[in-house]
Order: sequence, then C-alpha cells, then structure tokens
Amino acid sequence: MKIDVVSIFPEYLAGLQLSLIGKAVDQGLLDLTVHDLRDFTFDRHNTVDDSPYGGGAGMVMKAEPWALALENILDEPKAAGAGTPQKSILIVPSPAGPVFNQRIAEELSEAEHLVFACGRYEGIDQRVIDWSAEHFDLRPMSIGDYVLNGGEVASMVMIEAVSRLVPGVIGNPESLTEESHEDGLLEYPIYTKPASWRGRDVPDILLSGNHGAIARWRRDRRLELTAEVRPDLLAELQDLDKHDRAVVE
Ligand code: 6GU
Repeated sequence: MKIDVVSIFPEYLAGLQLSLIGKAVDQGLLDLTVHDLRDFTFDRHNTVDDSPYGGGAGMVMKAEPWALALENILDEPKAAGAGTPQKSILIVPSPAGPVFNQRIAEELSEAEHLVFACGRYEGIDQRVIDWSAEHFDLRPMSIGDYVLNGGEVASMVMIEAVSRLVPGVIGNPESLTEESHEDGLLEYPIYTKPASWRGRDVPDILLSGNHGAIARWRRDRRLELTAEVRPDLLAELQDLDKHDRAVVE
C-alpha cells in the first residue's frame, strides 16, 4: 500500500517511523511518504494561508499549494497492481466528516493508494476540495466529536488503524480477529503471571485448563463490559444467542 501525507508540519508524522508501522515501511509492506505543503509555495514567505472571503476569525489554507502538492502525488509512479488501477483515495481529516471506525479501517486497508491532506487553521479553500473530487475518491473523515488543531494527529490515528490491517504488518494475524471492535464487542480482561498479586487472584477458571469454559467466560465478560460501558455497540449487534442475551440483561 502506498500512503502519502501532506502537512505543513511533516515532523509531526515522524512517529510513524517507530514500532510496527516503521517496521512495515522498512520491510516494503508500506510505502509511506510525508510531503511538506510549503514545498509547493513560490513566494518568499512560503505562504499557505490567507484571510477568509466574507470575513470571520482565523485563516484559510490557499487552494494552489494544495493542488500542486496533490498533482505531484498523482504524477508519481505507483506499483503496478493486477487489473485496472483503483482511484487514489484522498482522506481529508475534518470534524465535518463521517466518523472513522473499524469498518472504515478495514475498507481502507484494501486500497492501493491513500493520500491524507492535513489541514490546519479553519480549513482548506473549498474549491480545491471540489477540484480534488475529480481526481480522487474523496473521503472527508472525522475521528470523533471533539476539535483538534489540525489533521496531523487524526491522520496518524487513521494510518495506524489501517496499516495494521494490511497483510503482513502484524506478525500474528490471529491477534487481529480477537480484538475490541473487530466483532463489535469490547475485549475481555487479561492476566499474566503471577497467579496471585498483592492479594488479587487471577480468576480460577483461567487456571482450569478447560478451554470451552474459558471461551464462555471470556465471551460473558466481553458482553458484560460492552453492556456497561458501550451499550450503543451492543444495540447494533444482531447475532446474540439466548445465553448472550441473558448475560447482557
Ligand atoms: Cl479529523 N480533524 C480535526 N481538525 N479535528 C477533528 C477531527 C479531525 N476529528 C475530530 N476532530
């Protein structure tokens, strides 16, 4: 998967070189490039913003540097995949987008090319957003109902959630299926040695060796926890059997 990020703070994205994502880049599983929007300005001050037409507080990111940066990305050669090439997906982090979730992460993990346009200030001139829809599969995307200063942190959140689903990025693919949000339930509590710690014991059943009983116990804890802290997730689930329903009620 090719991932391009455009930002006026490319250093912000440096964290992506660490840990699993960094390793995936080193291994060639991800081709990740961070571009500095100011490289696409030609005035002495490398201006990327200006005051809003119609007045109002704050500044607006100018259209032309964005168009040049995005055209530069589209002009770069891409690895030839099988069949007809997919349109590059342009993700524009914005509190005014649909809210990113695990389903969307799964969908995006199958894309050949993702581009993240990190806006700052009050946002980007609408005309370059409209223009981009003619060249990209345009996806405005929020990461939750709160306000951030710019799209960098939101992009890192989405890149991490998507990249770990790309085949090979996580060593043990089983760890992907046994996770919160993967099937709509939160994860069960986990324990490691010692079996007794500061007067707190690991639940007996986990030491029993009875794998069926352990699986049932874990599912029950997941159902209980989800009912307690995220009843909204539970309401969306269709496949609860009679036993599941008894645990939740
Ligand atoms: Cl994606 N961007 C910004 N700037 N703020 C946000 C957001 C994104 N998601 C929630 N708040």
